[in-house]
Amino acid sequence: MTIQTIATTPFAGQRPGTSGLRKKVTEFQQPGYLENFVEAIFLTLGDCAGRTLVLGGDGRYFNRQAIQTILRMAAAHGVAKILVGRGGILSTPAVSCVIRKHGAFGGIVLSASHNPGGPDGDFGIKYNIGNGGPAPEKITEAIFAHTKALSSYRISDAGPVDLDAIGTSRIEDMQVEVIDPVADYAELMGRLFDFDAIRALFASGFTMRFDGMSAVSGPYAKAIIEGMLGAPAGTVVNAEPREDFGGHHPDPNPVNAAELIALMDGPDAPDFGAASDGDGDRNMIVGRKLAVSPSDSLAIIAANATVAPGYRAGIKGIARSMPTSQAADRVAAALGVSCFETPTGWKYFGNLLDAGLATLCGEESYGTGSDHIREKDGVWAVLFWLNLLAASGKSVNQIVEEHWARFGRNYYSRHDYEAVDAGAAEAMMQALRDQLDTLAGRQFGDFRVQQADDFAYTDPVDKSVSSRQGIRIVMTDGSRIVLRLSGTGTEGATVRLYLERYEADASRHGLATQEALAPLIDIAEQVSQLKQRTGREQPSVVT
Ligand code: G16
Repeated sequence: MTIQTIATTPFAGQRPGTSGLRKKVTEFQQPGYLENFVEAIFLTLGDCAGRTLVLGGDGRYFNRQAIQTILRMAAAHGVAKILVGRGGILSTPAVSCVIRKHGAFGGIVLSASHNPGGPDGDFGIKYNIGNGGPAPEKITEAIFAHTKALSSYRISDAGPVDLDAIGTSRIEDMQVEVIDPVADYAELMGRLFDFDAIRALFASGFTMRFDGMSAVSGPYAKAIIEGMLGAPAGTVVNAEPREDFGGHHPDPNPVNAAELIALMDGPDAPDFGAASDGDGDRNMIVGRKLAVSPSDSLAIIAANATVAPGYRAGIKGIARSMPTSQAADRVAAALGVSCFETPTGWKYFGNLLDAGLATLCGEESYGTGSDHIREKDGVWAVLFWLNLLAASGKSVNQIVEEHWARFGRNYYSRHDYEAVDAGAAEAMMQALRDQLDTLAGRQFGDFRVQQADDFAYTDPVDKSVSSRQGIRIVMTDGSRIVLRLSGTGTEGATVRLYLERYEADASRHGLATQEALAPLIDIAEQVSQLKQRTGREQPSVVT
């Protein structure tokens, strides 16, 4: 075994986006492409002597190869020990859990989350820091700066490590420990939730379907929900992670988890439905004929946090991304705790959680989590709901309707226009920015604009400023239109239009969401000319 120095030249476009570097598999397969990015990570980390790292991914195509390459590069950079999930598998929340539990210096997560997998699909890589969370912008920008100036990378010429057997081996002076991907995570869940109550719920005949979408959460859900909580075999479906996710688009929303929605809408619906995404950090909660909006799920979890043993003492605060609905703000106000509004990206929650300012975080993009780790966590959210259903004896629908009756309903939807021309999307955003000063005070039908801006965030802990985080048009009644470009797409640009309307009157809580939002959809089109500028008549996805 020797350490080689291989000459390389920089690749353009290796700037990490909302959640790491995500590109087509074919781009990652170019010789040196992955190596360059990994070299940039190690150059950013500096001296790795004595340090432990965690490594794992969602099992998608190219995962195993990438892991072997990263192991050999970690060894070449003097890493002392690396913990890698068996089969190269670790869900994103499990990486966060393992980093924290084992006091690792950081970790590398291989995933493009909910983006499709397979040879023609997407791949991704991101670095997480010692708190278990995604690296903050100052680190991702340092990585990017290194990618632009590389002339070589270092790698051991060692042979491949057996990823399928639990145990320890060595590359150069580095110890490689292949670990059970589920054990640490399952143990943590057992401390947060009332497993006895959930076991009793299943024993009483309660029925559920968890759709793993042939992605990474399957093994976690199977071990915990069927194994530890006693749900009948077959409760977790599509439980085997596959390299191409079995052709599924592993994004847990009503469009991509259509099979689950059809079941929950039909005569044989179980009591509870749930799904998770490619890397296990997202979740969708479904009742009979009711897909709970992620923003509502966050608010409901916050309002009921104390039912779970891990949160008995109450919550310190709530944080949500700016485009997420303001349903959680109302709960925070009722509980007398702070509610923080951050830019899109889980990395913005890290400082708030570390500083003890927030206990619960959530995003409209089907992400919910807490201070138990520093990533959003799909299985955690599902277990919270199971705990709530067990403790309350109520159905999902009852819980949601009672929540709206108490706090009012924030009708909410996101319209995505995917893979549109990047130049046209940028031009639309610029045209919106140019109008911002003229919007306040304008009347559109029943709505009057109170405030219009391009969201900027000052982190309350480290005072770092993130600007140009999305156009907000806020109406006097609290309704909102938000437009921003996605930072996770891999083709052209994805325009996201977020719509929110508040309704206090319980007799008006039964409207269809798109119907309730129709006037705001019209205003958004009037102001942005989205359809004309993108050449699209309809959004590609509505959640
Ligand atoms: C990532 C981020 C989330 C973000 C989502 C969508 O999720 O971790 O914070 O809300 O992308 O981001 P965008 O709107 O920029 O596409 P995931 O599950 O893809 O890692």
